[in-house]
Amino acid sequence: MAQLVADYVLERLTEWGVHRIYGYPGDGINGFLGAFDRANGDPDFIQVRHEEMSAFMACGHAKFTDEIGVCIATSGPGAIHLLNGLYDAKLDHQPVLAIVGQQKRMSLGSSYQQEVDLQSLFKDVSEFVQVCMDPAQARHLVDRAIRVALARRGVSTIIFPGDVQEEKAVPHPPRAHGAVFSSIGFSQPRIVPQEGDLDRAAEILNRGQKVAMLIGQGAADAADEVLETSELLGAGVAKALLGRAALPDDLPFVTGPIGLLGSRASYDLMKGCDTLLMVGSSFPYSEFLPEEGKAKGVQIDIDPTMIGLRYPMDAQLIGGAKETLQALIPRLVRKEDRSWRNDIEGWVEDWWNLVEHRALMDADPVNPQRVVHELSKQLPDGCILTADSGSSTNWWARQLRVRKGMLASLSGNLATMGPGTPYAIAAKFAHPERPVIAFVGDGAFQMNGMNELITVAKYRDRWPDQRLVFCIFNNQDLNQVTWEQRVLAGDPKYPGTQQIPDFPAARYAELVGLLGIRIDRPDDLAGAWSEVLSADRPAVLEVVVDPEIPPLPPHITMEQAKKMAKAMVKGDPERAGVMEKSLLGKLEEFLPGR
Ligand SMILES: Cc1ncc(C[n+]2csc(CCOP(=O)(O)OP(=O)(O)O)c2C)c(N)n1
Ligand SMILES: [Mg+2]
Repeated sequence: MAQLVADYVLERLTEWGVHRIYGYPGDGINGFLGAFDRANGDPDFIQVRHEEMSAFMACGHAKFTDEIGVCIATSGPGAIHLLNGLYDAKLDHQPVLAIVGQQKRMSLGSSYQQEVDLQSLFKDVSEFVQVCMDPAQARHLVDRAIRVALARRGVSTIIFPGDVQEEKAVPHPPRAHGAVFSSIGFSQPRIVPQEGDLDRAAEILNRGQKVAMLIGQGAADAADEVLETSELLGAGVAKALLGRAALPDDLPFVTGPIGLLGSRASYDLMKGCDTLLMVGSSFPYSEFLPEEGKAKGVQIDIDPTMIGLRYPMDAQLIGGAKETLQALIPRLVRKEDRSWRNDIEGWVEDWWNLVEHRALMDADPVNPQRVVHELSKQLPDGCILTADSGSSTNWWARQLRVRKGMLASLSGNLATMGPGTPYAIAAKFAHPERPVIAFVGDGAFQMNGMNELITVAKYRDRWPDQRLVFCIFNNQDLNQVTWEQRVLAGDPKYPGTQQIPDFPAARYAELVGLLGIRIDRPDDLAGAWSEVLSADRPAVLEVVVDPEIPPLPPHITMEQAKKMAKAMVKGDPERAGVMEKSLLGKLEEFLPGR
């Protein structure tokens, strides 16, 4: 039986199914640290290098399991460090619980050391935030926080003043006015739209002759239904990045990623369709959807607040992707004219040829697309793939052929730097028997990823399968932004902001006891991938890649090309290479004097 409030909270969390908590100590959570000791590994405290990483790991845990992710940090600075990772969870709709310490009740309001108004600070990021001021509150705060996070797919925060943590536990509040008696348990409801809405949606879809589907993470458990729907409708299926594992890439009508990081096939699919069926996605870039008025719209989303937000929808189906498609399918009439579907399959085939062609183009020293292309050929069954935010996210999106049974995620909506490494670590903890591969830019690695390799070294003995690979793209550049400067702002690369140090990531990996391999010749890539994927320890594969390969959007607008040309004219230090490799001569049309 739990002695103190902190013991009780941990015990209650295990009753909710929480067995692992990512965190970092501080005297603001002293009570919890003692309780972790007494809890004897259940829940398990996983010690990270930085609180932000613990929040990313909690988010990663939620993304790669059906469970809530939990992180813990001390008062003041520790709590503040959590925030970016919590926003990542909020924006990608992941259930995460943050437990944070606070100064003793008697010092609150005295501008005490490390006293921060945590309730205000966590208000915006949290669906639920409360301070536990009384031991009898602990039970319902834990129950409520978890239930709200699961129900609203977001962040809950409980703030525990240090002295409350060490008070005597009150598992059963007194039978008195004001007391509440909460309980454990959550089951996801089955949400299906009204019959009339389904009929209207089916009518629109049946009338359409060229149907495009766009799926997101909401479709992750509905692969069979998405397949059947697309088959009936003769539709092509594009995938928002968070939904990239929802359907395998080896299906001939899956056009792959969409948007700035997308494929030409998805672009053509959206441009040519007369009907759009969106399932479980809040993909933000509307310019990659059909032009307003050109296509009828049907959307399925479980969150009524996220519907009809990106494209005008003629039928709005509020419901779970699986159940709603199941209800829709009997209403759909198979399209006998398959010419649209044949067009799509042609685009998809062209796209994969282009992807291969781009990967095999010469570069100095290594074409980053080739790095991913070679991995794609060797992807182990059941692997989990993570990406950070940077130019390599483009290659992760485009070059990988994700197969059935794999999982993949990245920071889809916050698009923050930093989560690639901690997501992978959380994936390994959650699925120690599965291979995990992370893509991380050298900027993100230097920002925070490298510190968590120390965490990997600390815990790796626990994993029966040691396949955990961090692929670091060493381009000595904050390359994604360098290209955004060129294409969106028309400014040349400014080395003062963009150039970053040549950090020896592979040597660093060796230093912390992992395997480190550095590659600077494209022909060594295939061998290097097979080596790191069969190594007896987690590995860093550092590849020296060419920053002059453009992460080109699938379609370049005239305006973007002009901006890019302007950046070159203004004296971009990499002008010669960029011109040669990037637009394959396309840009020259826009340069003055030609
Ligand atoms: C926390 C955070 N800071 C800054 C950015 C802006 N940003 C997006 S991508 C990027 C460059 C990342 O560089 P690197 O990790 O080296 O990857 P590369 O683009 O060079 O492949 C930056 C600075 C961001 N998304 N998140
Ligand atoms: Mg870089």
